[in-house]
Amino acid sequence: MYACGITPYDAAHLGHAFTYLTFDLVNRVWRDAGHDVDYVQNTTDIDDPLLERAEAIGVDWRDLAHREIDVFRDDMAALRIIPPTSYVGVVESVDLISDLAARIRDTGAAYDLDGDLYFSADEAPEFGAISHLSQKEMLDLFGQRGGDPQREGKKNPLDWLLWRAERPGEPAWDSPLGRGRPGWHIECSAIALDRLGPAFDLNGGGSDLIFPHHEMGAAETRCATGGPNAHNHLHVGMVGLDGEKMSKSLGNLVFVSKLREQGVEPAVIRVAMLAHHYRSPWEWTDAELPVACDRVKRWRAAASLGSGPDAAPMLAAVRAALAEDLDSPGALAAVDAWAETALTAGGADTSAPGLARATVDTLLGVEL
Ligand code: 5CA
Ligand code: ZN
Repeated sequence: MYACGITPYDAAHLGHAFTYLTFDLVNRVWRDAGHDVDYVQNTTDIDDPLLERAEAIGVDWRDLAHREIDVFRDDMAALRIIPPTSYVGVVESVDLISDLAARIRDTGAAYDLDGDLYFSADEAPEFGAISHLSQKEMLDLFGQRGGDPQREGKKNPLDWLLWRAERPGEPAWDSPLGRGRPGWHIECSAIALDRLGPAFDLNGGGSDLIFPHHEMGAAETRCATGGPNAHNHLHVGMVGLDGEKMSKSLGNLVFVSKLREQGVEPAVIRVAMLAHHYRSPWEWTDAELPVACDRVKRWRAAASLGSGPDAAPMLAAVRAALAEDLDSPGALAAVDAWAETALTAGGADTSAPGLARATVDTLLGVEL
């Protein structure tokens, strides 16, 4: 599977963490089912927002990226998110990205505009099959999410940049397309194709990436290979704060690293997020942490008893809940029920606390 990774210009917030927690659940469920999971995640270590932030705070863009990548990976490890098989940066992948862009150009689906290379949306036969949006919705979102519908000279306002020719003062690399740097969508198409091949199992990220990122990325791979990039897409609901999507550009953020500095145990943050189904957008509030903290305490109290009620039905219920479209709230409810019985009625099974601990640790990533 492939998950769209961070643009490392600011620390990981709870929205990012929720997205990677969701992919972590998929990873755990697949591993539990006996699969070897090959999981690739990119890092957008060169892009406009990173350059703009680096310029604004007066640091080199590479130093900013390295610093934020370190904070992100440390947060992910603390949250017990199993790392991808490979993290792949854009800077280290410029050659394979420009090769894919050249391959697309050679099919005739892309055209030159003042030295920049654009994918022609009219050349993408299945365009719209992922997002199912109207033309108007596509245009609005394209403008809001890094696209340039207003640029003069394009054949279709939805045409998107594959390769951006060098601009004065901007980083650039040599390529078969001339000196420049990659557009956004092509980085994920190229990295996924290189590491996972065509038609891998699952592609995704947050739901803000459905359009344009995943629609345009799928069109690129289809153009180059004749088939889909992935058989399935998974999109995670947006985590919000104060009525808005939590986003680096809006600045309404709760950082995982800040919560950790304040002494919040990462397991508690994880359980707070697991209480929300991945598909639904939700709002972070101050009530999340105390509820999660109580829950973890009850589970730990139950698991520390010398014996308890048989935990096998709880394991089965957790597996069943996760198999049902990753119903993490249902999985938590199954652990709650076992812990409740253990704490109120007790039980004679001396192996039950061990099995309960293993279940919660392995499938939900929470150490009791
Ligand atoms: N580098 C690109 C993807 S190629 C990017 O979107 N980076 S990001 O740093 O903006 O976001 C990283 C991941 O977190 C993406 O999968 C994005 O969809 C997801 N994400 C961003 N904000 C939220 C949010 N508020 N709630 C849930 N997921 C989010
Ligand atoms: Zn991506």
